[in-house]
Amino acid sequence: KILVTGSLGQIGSELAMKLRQEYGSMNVIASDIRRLDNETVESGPFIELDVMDGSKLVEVAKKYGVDTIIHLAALLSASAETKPLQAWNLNMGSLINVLEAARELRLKVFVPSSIGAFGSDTPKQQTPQVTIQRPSTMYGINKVAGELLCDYYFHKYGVDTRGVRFPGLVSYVAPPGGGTTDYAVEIYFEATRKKRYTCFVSENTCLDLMYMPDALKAVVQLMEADPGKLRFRNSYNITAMSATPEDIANEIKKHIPSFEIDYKIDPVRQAIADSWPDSLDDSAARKDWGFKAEFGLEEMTEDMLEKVKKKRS
Ligand code: VAH
Repeated sequence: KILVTGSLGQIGSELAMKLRQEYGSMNVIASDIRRLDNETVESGPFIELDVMDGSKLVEVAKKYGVDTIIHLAALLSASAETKPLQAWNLNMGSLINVLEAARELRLKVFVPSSIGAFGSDTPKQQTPQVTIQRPSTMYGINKVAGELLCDYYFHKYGVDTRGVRFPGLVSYVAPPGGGTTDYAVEIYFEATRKKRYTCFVSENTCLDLMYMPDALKAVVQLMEADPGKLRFRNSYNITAMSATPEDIANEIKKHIPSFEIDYKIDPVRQAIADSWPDSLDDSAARKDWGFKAEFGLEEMTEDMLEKVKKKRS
């Protein structure tokens, strides 16, 4: 039985559904701080769960016979910069609760990290799996501390912790909330709706991006991997493409020739994006558990525009 926290968020909305397809609806308990009337809630067990309540988390895990927690509840990078103390409390408080529950009940845990776990003095091109990590954002600090906690619980208590450093994720089901990479999602919706988009980071801001289907597949693949093959318990670099807003706009123009992009820089999110790598080296994930992205910028753009159009009709 799998418990998903933050299952109404950008990743959670789709991952809970994917896991239900893989393992059966009744074997995936979706949870979030509040209930929404959507497919995730209606297609299988859903509980309202505040991950800041550690004893409630243990009680739920026992009650449902949970053996795996996918921990997605978090404040993302831009939100975390506007309320850093709240971000620390939620991101770290919830993670320690999940790891403590996993220690006590011998659970397997997936904890996402991010390209946000790197800072300005990390090599930006082909960022290594093991390299300097001195992020300058509260979100990045949470991610590095989270990575180290997962490593600690594995080595000290034998908790089966696994994670990936997600690039900016692009999806059409649920929008990201308060992310720096939200432009890479908004641009497809605006292109379809208004044939124009005002981007909040500069045209040459190059970041790792990934289409949600590849991200979902990576989680399932990593969680099913032979634990003996996993050299890293903190988190694996994974990526699908390195792209700038200009790259995305040029790809969209192949489908919507009249599409126009202009720029109105948000200094907070520009500074965050500038501190992150341009392209990750994901050779460790490829070697240890066979990760391989299917969607590049061309394939993602074609699919996103088609799905967003369908969603709007
Ligand atoms: C964010 N979408 O923007 C998240 C993610 C790599 C970006 O961590 O904060």
